[in-house]
Amino acid sequence: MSLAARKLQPMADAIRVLAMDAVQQAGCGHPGMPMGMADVATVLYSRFLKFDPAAPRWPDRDRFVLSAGHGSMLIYALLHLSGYAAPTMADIRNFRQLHSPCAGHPENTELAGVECTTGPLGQGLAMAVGMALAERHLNARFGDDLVDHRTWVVAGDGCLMEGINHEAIGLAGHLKLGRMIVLWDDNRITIDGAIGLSSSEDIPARYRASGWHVEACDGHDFQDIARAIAAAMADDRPSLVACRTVIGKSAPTKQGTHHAHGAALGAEEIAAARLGLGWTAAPFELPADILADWRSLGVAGGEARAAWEQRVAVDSHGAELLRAMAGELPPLQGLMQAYLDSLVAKPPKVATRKASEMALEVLTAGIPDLLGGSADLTGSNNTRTKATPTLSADNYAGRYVNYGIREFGMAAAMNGMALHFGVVPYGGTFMVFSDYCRNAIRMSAIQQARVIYVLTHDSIGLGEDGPTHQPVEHIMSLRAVPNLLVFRPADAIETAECWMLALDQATRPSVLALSRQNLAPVRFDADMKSALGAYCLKPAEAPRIVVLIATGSEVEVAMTTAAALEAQGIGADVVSMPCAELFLEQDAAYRAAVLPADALKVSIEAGVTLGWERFTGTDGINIGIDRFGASAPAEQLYEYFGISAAAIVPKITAKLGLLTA
Ligand SMILES: Cc1ncc(C[n+]2csc(CCOP(=O)(O)OP(=O)(O)O)c2C)c(N)n1
Ligand SMILES: [Mg+2]
Repeated sequence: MSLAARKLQPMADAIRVLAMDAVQQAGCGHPGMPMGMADVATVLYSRFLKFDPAAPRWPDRDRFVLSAGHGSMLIYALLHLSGYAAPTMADIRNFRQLHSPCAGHPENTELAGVECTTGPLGQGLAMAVGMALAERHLNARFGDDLVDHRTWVVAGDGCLMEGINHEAIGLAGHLKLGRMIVLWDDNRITIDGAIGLSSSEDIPARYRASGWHVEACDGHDFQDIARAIAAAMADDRPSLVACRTVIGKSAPTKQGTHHAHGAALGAEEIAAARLGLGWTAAPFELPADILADWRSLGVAGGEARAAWEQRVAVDSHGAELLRAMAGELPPLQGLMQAYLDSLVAKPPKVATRKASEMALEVLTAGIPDLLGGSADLTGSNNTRTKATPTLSADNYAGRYVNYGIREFGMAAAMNGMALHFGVVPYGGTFMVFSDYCRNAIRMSAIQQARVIYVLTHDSIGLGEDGPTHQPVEHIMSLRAVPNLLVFRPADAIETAECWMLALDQATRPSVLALSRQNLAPVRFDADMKSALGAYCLKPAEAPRIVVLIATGSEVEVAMTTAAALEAQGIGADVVSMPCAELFLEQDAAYRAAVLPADALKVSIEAGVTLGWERFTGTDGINIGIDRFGASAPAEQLYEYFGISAAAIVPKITAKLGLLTA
């Protein structure tokens, strides 16, 4: 130990007392987990973790993920004690209050020392898989001198019980991510009570079967914890360290029971705990000698960082690593211009999933940071390019991850990769299976992570696979997620533009909703009109009475509908809306010009109509599908569900008759 073992106990107790007091002050929170894992965390920070409180986001730091996010006071205490600028003691006093960075669950956007937002159990560990993968990939690209760190996870029974755990450890074991170490708070308690109420699983056996190395230790014996962690580090497989702990340790009557999990312990219990620990300091005051011991830990990390900075300065790839880690991409316009010009010269009739692949060929060739993948639908998602060879345990330099049939695991891993920085992940699956990874998509948005979801087969247009595979509610429901851009391009040019816009978003994720079926070109310029979110694609010829608003594959339908209306002397604009969110960010004058108040506004999208009133008003018409799809060839389905000029024109003329009557 770098610090005498006798010093570790009071250091760990400082975590316990801070956790008890902060939860008591807030009147709510979770004291049990921080109190139970205080000893393990103290060993990790004092002996093994590479960190520098003076530079929380130093690129070659170890990543520490508190997957059991309810135990947030553990990380707040660790950051404060070890000398990070934030949280301050005032922040900790304000635990769980408005504007305190010490939110109920740790949030990466609140504290530089928090690598990722956790709380939805299981996802922290799954994100850590992505971090560990990004580390190995960048190590292969830049070498040991520049990239050489570990990924540590503190996880509870819940994190291991969630279904996503199976996907995450399967992937980590397969890819032999040996620099990932999970410290399992093996306290045999969850909210409802003893673990035996709900589980009789042999977790170490499950991990071993997934290619992991497993250690066990007494989570309250400093020497034993250090031994187990050292053994984990020495093994070249990812490691699970089962730390047998007592939840709420040191709370005299509540420790070891679920009563310590998620409520303030109460003044009496806390007083008795203080007595037992021999802790005389007042709440939120730390004995100077204990604080000094904690603060001494960052010194080694500071030295490691300084040495790393010197290596970066002299390494011929140092500047490139710093660029990638800063999330700065090469200029996209220059990269894409020749390709865009070729599309304008000869607009292809292709599915937008194919157009996405065509754009990706150029983007992946020019942007080494792009790291692709698919949840076993590579040939359908068209996510793989010539520049992206397979990433495997034998070739971490590869740029394409075969995630397997693990949509949730893939999405969470991509969050971890994006938050690691140095790579920009994109991954594909069918749009309908966005539900399988939906909470991770939400977590991309909460965490402001640049993750790009390539969701193909985006409507009934996929045809014969039928209602289980035909998304209906998905696109609109994804539009409901804050800070997520949902792109649904109409042709190859819009697809290229949407890819560029998605990559341009440093602090938000994007969904690309892409068609299975071929789409006729509708755009014949490359003026980046998609950046407006929606724009007039075809102005009315006769005096404008109608504005047709469509997305993706239905823009073509809107064009034929407009032609049929014009043939009857009814002037109709066609508005393509590849990204509703970007349109809503335009100024009011522009929005009013595109969707004028005096026109009959008609939305056309092969999905639920819910939400389209926002653009059409209550007097508009919403063409869509408010039921599940059906199994048949795509063209027949479009006719059957009335998404065709023949079905739409009579609705419009009837409505116009009503309005003028
Ligand atoms: C996905 C998800 N489901 C449910 C919860 C609510 N929840 C928070 S902690 C917890 C119990 C977790 O048990 P364990 O991981 O053993 O934590 P401990 O009680 O040991 O601290 C539950 C169900 C959650 N945060 N995330
Ligand atoms: Mg537990």
